[in-house]
Amino acid sequence: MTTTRLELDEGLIEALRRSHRVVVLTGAGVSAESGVPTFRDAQTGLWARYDPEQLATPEAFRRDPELVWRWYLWRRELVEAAQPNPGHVALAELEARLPGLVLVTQNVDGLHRRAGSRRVIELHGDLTRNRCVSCSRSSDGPFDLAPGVPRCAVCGDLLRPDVVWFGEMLPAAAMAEATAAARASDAFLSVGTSSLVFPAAALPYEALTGGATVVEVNPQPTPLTPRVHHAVHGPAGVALPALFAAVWPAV
Ligand code: BJW
Ligand code: ZN
Repeated sequence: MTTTRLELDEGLIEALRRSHRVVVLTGAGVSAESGVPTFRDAQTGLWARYDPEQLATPEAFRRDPELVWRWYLWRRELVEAAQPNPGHVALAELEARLPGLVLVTQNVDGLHRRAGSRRVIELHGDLTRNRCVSCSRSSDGPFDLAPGVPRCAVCGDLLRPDVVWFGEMLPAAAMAEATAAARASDAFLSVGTSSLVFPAAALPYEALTGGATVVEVNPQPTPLTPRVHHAVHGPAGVALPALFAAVWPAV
């Protein structure tokens, strides 16, 4: 494994230059430089006394839907006020230069699409959408909790955020597409994720099994780090523009 502190290693650049089927998996760290707290840092301010792993569950929603909604509405406000950062922009610009790029995200903040990425596989849903707990009809848009937890216009049951909570299945088609792309990839980049949450955390191992060059971009080590071919220790908003400019310069 090579470790790079933003002087990009020639072996890494060469391996990526030879790659056409490139998969990038992103996590909350890619939005950190936009001011969106990472999932495991999201207990800031008013929410410091709650554990996100206790709020992002169907059990928490059944127990106290209003509490869970308050947490999500607070996060919606943060995300709506945030802007895509140079990491999101570098990925969006790469889409035009690298037709074989597959962008897979665990993020629910929509910042890849707002940066201009058109093909994004979203594994954990979208924080800005609502979905009925019974009939699954989805709806957009803000609401006020003052009259109580919002209800479905069709069947009258509770609306919930349209995200994937612990213990729930990921959208099957999205997961199948991401798994097939990881298996078939020449290069797989794991960016800004703690690599703790499955099944998304299994994707780089699929890529390793398929013979891909696996690269991690993260300021901190993760359980994946010992298995990758190249670890770039730095923030995504600096590392991705530098890496892509070195490997796939704009013509
Ligand atoms: C930077 C940076 C900068 C900072 N630049 N980087 C197999 C083994 C063990 C457990 C399981 C297993 N299979 C299933 C499970 C159970 C569970 C699981 O994985 N639990 C683990 C905690 C062990 N998985 C599930 O329940 C999944 N469902 C499932 O598998 O269904 C089948 C099944 C059910 C029941 C039993 C068995 C099977 C569902 C997982 C859904 C996850 N949903 C969430 C919430 C989404 C909605 C919301 O946001 O509220 O998704 S959890 C949360 O974690 C969120 C994230 O997408 C996800 C990943 O987090 P991420 O993105 O990695 O963020 P962080 O905060 O963890 O890390 C940030 C990283 O950025 C850090 O490394 C920083 O260093 C770095 N960083 N600044 C680059 N500038
Ligand atoms: Zn309904």
